Amino acid sequence: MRSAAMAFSCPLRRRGIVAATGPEIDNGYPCAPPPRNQRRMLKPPRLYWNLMRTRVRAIYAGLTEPVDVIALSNSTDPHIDMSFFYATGVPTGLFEGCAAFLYPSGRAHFLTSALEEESARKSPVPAKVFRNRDHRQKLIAAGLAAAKKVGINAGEITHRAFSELKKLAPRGAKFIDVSAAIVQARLVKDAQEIALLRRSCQIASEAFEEILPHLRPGVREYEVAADLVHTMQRKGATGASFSTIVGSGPNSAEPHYTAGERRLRRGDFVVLDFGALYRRYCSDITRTVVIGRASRKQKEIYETVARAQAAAQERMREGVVGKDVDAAARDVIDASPYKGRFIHGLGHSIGLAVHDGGGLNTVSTLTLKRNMVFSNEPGIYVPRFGGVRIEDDVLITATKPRFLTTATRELLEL
Ligand SMILES: [Mn+2]
Repeated sequence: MRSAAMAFSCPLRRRGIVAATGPEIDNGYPCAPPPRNQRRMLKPPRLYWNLMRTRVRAIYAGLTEPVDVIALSNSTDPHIDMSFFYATGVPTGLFEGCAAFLYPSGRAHFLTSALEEESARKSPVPAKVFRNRDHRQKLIAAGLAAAKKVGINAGEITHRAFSELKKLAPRGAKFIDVSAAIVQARLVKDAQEIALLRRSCQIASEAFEEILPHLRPGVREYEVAADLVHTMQRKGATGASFSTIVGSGPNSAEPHYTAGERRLRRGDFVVLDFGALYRRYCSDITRTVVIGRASRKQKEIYETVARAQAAAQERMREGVVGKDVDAAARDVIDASPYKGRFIHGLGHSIGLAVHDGGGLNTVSTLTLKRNMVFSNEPGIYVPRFGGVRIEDDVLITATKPRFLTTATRELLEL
């Protein structure tokens, strides 16, 4: 819980710009650990088991060709399939070399090493602990037993892990890429996912507001980045959801800059693009501020991006196609003196991964559905001068789209 003194110390809050945040919520996985005697098959409560079953069924519902089992196999970090966590709900742990098996009934189980046995207990899905390499391979073979068709997540599995599955599957088994169905299922978030995303977005939004007093001439970009990540972790984030971008002055004109040694100077645009990782769920927010007073040109650029974002926001509704959302923002920018300076897509789906599958861009044929979450992030980049990006994470609902990121979108002159 943030203390009253801390809340009051935020200049935006004092000026009444920022809405007070609600009480701390715990959206964790409140299932009690199973009794000690259930060490081989760990079975947590039914409610979350049902939630996981719904996710597995959602994947199967999107298949174009039926399969007998879907095998998700992790390699070594960072080659971990986030869908493993989508299907198991296990909130902590790395799970290198672990595998999950999902069946058409919605039933699932997964394999874990002894390293993550305690984390595995927190999953509503039953886990089997492998003791060594041979035992692990035996359990993988058992998971694939009798399967004639095995689904794999081709976009995430390594070639080595795939070769291993082929070796351990029944003779003659056919392998089918089910990645499209997995992406499709993951695009639509359930209540648990939305709660975690909301918290992740709240942490990032609050962190931005809290570090504002530290944005002063002379401070280096990487110091600002460290400050943001530190602040997010103090609020409960596991870490940053991606490498923090702090681009000042001319560096703000490069959309995928990271953070360098440059010191902030009076008159700079500073683009801060960052996000929190909260119980595996990502947020992604960008704010652009001016150090000192904004020039007329800076105000014009900022105001154009803000209008573009608002126009896209208005179109983020159920049934609208991705490219039409992108066009709403692009049309605003292309009708301004900054035509052609919006050099990337408008946004992307966000969830267990920062780029979670779907995109909103000039060629996107994705139809927006209720409970999808996308970033809305138009920008204008003027080489050698600087750039502005405003990015928020947005929940598609049955009615109006909702901002999950809440930090002020006004142009701040610091
Ligand atoms: Mn983004």
